Amino acid sequence: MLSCPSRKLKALIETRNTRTERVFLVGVELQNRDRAALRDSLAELGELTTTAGGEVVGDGIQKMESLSPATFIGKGKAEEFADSCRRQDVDTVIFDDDLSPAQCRNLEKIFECKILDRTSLILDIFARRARTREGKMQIELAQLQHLLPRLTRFWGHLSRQSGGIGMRGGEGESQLEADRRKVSERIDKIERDLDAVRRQRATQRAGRQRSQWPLASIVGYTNAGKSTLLNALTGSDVLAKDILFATLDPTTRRLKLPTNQNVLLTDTVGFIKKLPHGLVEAFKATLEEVVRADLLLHVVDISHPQAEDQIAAVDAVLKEIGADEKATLMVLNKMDQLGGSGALNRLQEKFPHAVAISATTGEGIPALLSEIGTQLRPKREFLELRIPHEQSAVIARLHKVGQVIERRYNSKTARFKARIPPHHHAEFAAYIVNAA
Ligand SMILES: Nc1nc2c(ncn2[C@@H]2O[C@H](COP(=O)(O)OP(=O)(O)OP(=O)(O)O)[C@@H](O)[C@H]2O)c(=O)[nH]1
Ligand SMILES: [Mg+2]
Repeated sequence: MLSCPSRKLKALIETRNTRTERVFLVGVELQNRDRAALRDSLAELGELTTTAGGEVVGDGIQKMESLSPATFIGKGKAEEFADSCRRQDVDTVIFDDDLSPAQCRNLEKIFECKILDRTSLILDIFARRARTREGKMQIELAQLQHLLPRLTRFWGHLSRQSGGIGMRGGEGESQLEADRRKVSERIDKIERDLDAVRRQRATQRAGRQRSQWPLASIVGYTNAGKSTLLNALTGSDVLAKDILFATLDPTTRRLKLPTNQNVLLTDTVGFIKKLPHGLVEAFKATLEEVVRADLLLHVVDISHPQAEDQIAAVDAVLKEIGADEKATLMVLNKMDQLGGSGALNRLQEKFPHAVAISATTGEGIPALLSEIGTQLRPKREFLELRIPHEQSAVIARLHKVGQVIERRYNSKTARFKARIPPHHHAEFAAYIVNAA
């Protein structure tokens, strides 16, 4: 019975086995895709596999005009790869692109081993990394949603994995329907629980006076050095490691700029190419910090050959969560590792305000701090407001959320000069005379 689907799902790649899973990677070269990009994508898939605890023993590429609806790659090619997998004692074959449930099933028959796609692999890694209750629920939801349409194939290999043929009395249609219902009941339950957690958080947030300090969020491709930067700037010790998706849950620390201005800085989950849509959806709550931020620090690993592609991938996710219009400061990291490549010049030309740094050596950090200060300051400049005396509630509110530095009264109105945090500007829009 599928009493605890998540436990089984989280073990898509078995590290508890007596040996590390041996993995074969498959990519396709379509007409509009060049070979170098495909190689890079496969290299990244290999890193993801290692992160999930597997060992890549080989890979194969097929050049194709169009994909096969039945087997994704051509049937003949699949048989050829399957042969080589058998010779190399491969446990799992991972495709660089998403497979349909039917393709998975058919490929499993040909390869006679576990077939995964990029999305399942990323979900598996996220499942291992999630720490908070909300994070775990979000991942399980995304996993189950990905699983539901593929249940037949999962069911097939899950039963094999647990050596369970005969334990559940076959894999007939009725069994399958029962499992499908269980998964969908579980999805409903997690959705309800998540909803409750989020409502609770919203209530807490409303009750808490929002901090007067501006928010800055660190975003960027996975492994770009986001956590290392947070640690360097705030002296904290968030896990920073040379693995993909080291960070899942957001961490917020206070950063005091040399000008004595305080900023709240949040480090969050890294992005990656082809990030499963369901995962972005599931993580929208976690990524709220990004959406609410006054400033984004987009950290780029400029020593990476694919730096520019990675920037584009991050921008695409920002767009998906509705944060693409935010004020963004480009932070070109790992300059200590740069071997005289032209990437730095090119990016600095493209982003004139970009700051080049090394989060590990500290080079460029003073310039970064000063740029953060500059970027946040305009939003905190003084405003002039004119408020009729009888609007005493508005006047009281102004004193509560803003910093009033000058007041003048005449017969009809009161005039104020005040500093108001940007997220409160809208409230006072009707009374603002000008930005001083
Ligand atoms: N040489 C060099 N390495 C760096 C620099 N900044 C970070 N790193 C290394 O890059 C690796 C990844 O750093 P993290 O800070 O974990 O990266 P991240 O962006 O938080 O990654 P995820 O949380 O996995 O998305 C670590 O091994 C860091 O030591 C840098 O300026 N120079
Ligand atoms: Mg991190």
